[in-house]
Amino acid sequence: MSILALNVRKTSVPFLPFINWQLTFQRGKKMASSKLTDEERTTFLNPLHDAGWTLVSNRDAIYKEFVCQDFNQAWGFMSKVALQAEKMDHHPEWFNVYNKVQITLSTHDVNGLSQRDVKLANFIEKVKST
Ligand code: HBI
Repeated sequence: MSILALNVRKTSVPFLPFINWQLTFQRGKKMASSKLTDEERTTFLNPLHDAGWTLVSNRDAIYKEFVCQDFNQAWGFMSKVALQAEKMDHHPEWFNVYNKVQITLSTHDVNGLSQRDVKLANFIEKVKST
């Protein structure tokens, strides 16, 4: 290895933490979300409605009750959803008793439904069917 290569390596090392921080920050940065448009509602909410999600009456949110075999299954289901929710930085409002999990999705930051709710609802459907 040449002296030049060594020098380049040595001098670039102190910058690595900064570059890593920048990459982490960019990757971890939350994408701006906005309320679903009328067109998006038709496209994305209709299939979810067919899957059993309903609009909440007094606010812009969707709701579905999931019934599992027992508490163990319900907790496993919730764990998978929780890990995804953390990844997305988007969290469900939910209530569990024994084998039942009631889930409400809405985006608090925009005070209504956004693509994040559509994405999380579709993930939940996928998890429940496996
Ligand atoms: N979860 N459902 C939901 N809606 C949000 O707007 C939201 C969230 N989890 C974290 C989050 N926003 C953060 O961006 C902060 O607003 C706490």
